[in-house]
Amino acid sequence: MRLEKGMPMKKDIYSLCFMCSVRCPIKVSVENGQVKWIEGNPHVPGIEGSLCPRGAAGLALLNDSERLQTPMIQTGPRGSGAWRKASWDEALDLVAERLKRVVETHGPHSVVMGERTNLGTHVSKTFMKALGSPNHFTHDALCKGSVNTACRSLFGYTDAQLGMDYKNARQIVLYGRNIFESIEVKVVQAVLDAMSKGAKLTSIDPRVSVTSTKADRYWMIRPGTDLALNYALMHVILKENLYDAKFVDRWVLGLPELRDFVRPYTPEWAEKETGIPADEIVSFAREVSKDKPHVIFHMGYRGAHHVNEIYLRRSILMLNVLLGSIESEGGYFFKKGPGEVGRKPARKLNEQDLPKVDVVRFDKVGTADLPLPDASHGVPQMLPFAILNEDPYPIKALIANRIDPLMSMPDSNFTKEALKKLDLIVSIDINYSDIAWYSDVILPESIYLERTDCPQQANGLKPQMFLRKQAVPPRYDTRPAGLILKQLAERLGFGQYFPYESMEDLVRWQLEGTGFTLEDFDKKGFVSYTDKPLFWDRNEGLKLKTPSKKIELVSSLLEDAGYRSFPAYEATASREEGQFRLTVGRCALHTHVSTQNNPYLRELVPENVLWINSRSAASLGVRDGGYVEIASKCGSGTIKAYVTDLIHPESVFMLHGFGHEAEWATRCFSKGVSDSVLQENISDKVGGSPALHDTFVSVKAA
Ligand SMILES: Nc1nc2c(c(=O)[nH]1)N[C@H]1C(S)=C(S)[C@@H](COP(=O)(O)OP(=O)(O)OC[C@H]3O[C@@H](n4cnc5c(=O)[nH]c(N)nc54)[C@H](O)[C@@H]3O)O[C@H]1N2
Ligand SMILES: Nc1nc2c(c(=O)[nH]1)N[C@H]1C(S)=C(S)[C@@H](COP(=O)(O)OP(=O)(O)OC[C@H]3O[C@@H](n4cnc5c(=O)[nH]c(N)nc54)[C@H](O)[C@@H]3O)O[C@H]1N2
Ligand code: SF4
Ligand SMILES: [Mo]
Repeated sequence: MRLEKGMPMKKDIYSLCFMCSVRCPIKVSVENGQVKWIEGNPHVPGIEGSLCPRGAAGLALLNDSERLQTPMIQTGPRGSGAWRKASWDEALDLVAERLKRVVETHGPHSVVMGERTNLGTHVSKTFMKALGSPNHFTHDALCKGSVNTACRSLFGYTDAQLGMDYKNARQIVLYGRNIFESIEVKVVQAVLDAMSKGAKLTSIDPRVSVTSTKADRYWMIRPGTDLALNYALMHVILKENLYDAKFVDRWVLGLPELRDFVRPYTPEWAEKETGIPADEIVSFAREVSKDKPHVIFHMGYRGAHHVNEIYLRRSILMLNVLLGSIESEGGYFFKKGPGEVGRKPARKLNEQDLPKVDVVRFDKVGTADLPLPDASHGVPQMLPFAILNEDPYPIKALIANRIDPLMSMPDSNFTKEALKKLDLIVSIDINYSDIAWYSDVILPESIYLERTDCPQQANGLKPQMFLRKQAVPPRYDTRPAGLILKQLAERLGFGQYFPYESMEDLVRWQLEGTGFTLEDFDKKGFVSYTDKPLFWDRNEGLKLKTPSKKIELVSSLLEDAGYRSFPAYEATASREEGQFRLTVGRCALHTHVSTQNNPYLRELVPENVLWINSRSAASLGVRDGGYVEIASKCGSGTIKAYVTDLIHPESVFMLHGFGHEAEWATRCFSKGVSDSVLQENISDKVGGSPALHDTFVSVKAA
């Protein structure tokens, strides 16, 4: 898009934010080809103008002189910063030629592409399939793989196919889910709405988060013991018959087995494990049960903590099932798609007739090693093992598209060791991220305000479709990823699967058959398939996708793969004397590893600090604001201490996303410590998530 004569000087464009991947609807005010203002889309209920601080900092990203501006080719050793600018033709030709060489020598499966799931994921999947490689992975397992598997084990649906009706809930129970800092604008608004109507909020967290400070009930749980709490809650609910008998009788398989299983897990037993008083567990179970089925035990978002994570996530969902809060107002619901009203969703490129790829994945998802994680996302943290062990085969090239395996996967030193063995690393990014810095070629993407993306199929109680629409021309020599991949595909000889010349063309192609046109989005930024919320009939109409068509507490998915539905409680690994469990999370002012160099946001939160309990700090001689050395089995760093009573003595906490190594991101370079350097690469092999909170660290004054 160019600013041409006759174009209006002032206009509002409806689009989608991408300062994080929540994709809040926005209105962008443009004057003379410049973005003047960004706010939440006023037409969208639950948004109505609001934006989070990171969304507001989109302007600073647009104008950032340190973001990627042109394709770059590395001329020295990886990570040396010896970059040379290149034209698009030169960079794309080089990548294509080197990919061809890798494919000819090692086969197409030796190429891996990873990305944060995004609106163009179907384009990337098409690219990999056409290349002949099964090796596309997304961030999903890093974020919530075990939640995904837990949902499939109970309902046959993924977590992404379930929603929560916060607004009408009477009880909202959060296991570390830090709603008011780890933000989705609509969810924040809906929870505040519910609270203003009297809903009770419970926050269970070893650390007093902002969400904890706003809760009606806060429990400083001993880290890693939430499963014990849940078994005790189920014990009380079943012993006192507080559950929704009608719902459970109709829809649930395995209640007698669950009842037998939780019998020994008394509140008194749980008190010893969790530190939460037994009488409070009992009174809480009674209180929430009174509000059934308008109750949400939140299944967790970044649910990647422990090696037995799947059982925690299942236990949370099972509490909802017992209280009947499934397909209920103020509880969970199954998201409805256009098919529900006889309509069609937007087409995807990978629905074309593509060559079949019959090779085991690099992460071995779908084999006896990792039978249950979702193969449409894969398990990224297996990548370094696959590369170093050449198991199941040699991997030779990585395309990192909007994901940073160095900072977003545990054990960066190990990952780096593995990446050394690759013949080619290509990054499609907007920043000098650590992975871009460590690549051979960087292909810079235009930022969200500068590009149109594929439509977002927003399923829910009311299925809708949203569009991210280009607001201004690219400020630098950058392109949308959908075009970058098409142009690479053409050079590799499979351009026929990319039947478009521009992103707008692609959107038009996708919209064929939906009954909507590109222009339909101009008015409000979205289109709706229906006006009324669609609930299924809770008595007869749940369309469950498990083999039994019931909610499977005794899960065929798990049992058929050789896992137990209710394994006996085992305490998560415990710390040695003088060690702490490392816990991590987000703050309201940064997105994962992406925004630390943003001129506005870095000013507000320039580095991360280490939360440590006052008593532990005193015994170690650590003072507030002083520097400490933190070390685990795999890495170490120096970080400022934040000495406080607001964290459980067994754990320390730091923000994720700091400790960047890319020198050209000067504002965040070397600020704070990266949690990924410290965390061990261990996983919940059943669910698929890395166990990010099963690393123990030592801390001493620096
Ligand atoms: N150690 C550790 N690892 C974690 C987590 C943790 O807490 N600790 N959290 C996990 C969670 S919950 C998640 S969701 C993942 C997230 O993992 P990632 O997806 O890797 O993290 P992000 O910061 O969202 O973005 C990654 C990259 O996308 C780039 N980027 C941003 N916008 C664009 C764009 O428009 N186009 C392109 N091409 N690139 C863009 C950023 O510059 C950055 O390099 O990390 C997981 N991994
Ligand atoms: N501002 C902002 N908002 C975001 C994002 C972002 O990067 N920035 N990312 C988005 C994404 S992709 C995700 S996945 C979500 C993540 O949102 P959340 O799931 O809310 O995740 P975190 O911010 O990682 O918060 C983790 C919390 O768990 C607590 N915790 C640690 N150990 C335990 C334990 O053993 N038990 C319990 N009960 N709690 C524990 C920590 O103290 C911390 O407060 O946020 C989304 N929203
Ligand atoms: S939560 Fe904030 S950063 Fe994320 S999409 Fe919404 S407004 Fe943008
Ligand atoms: Mo996430």
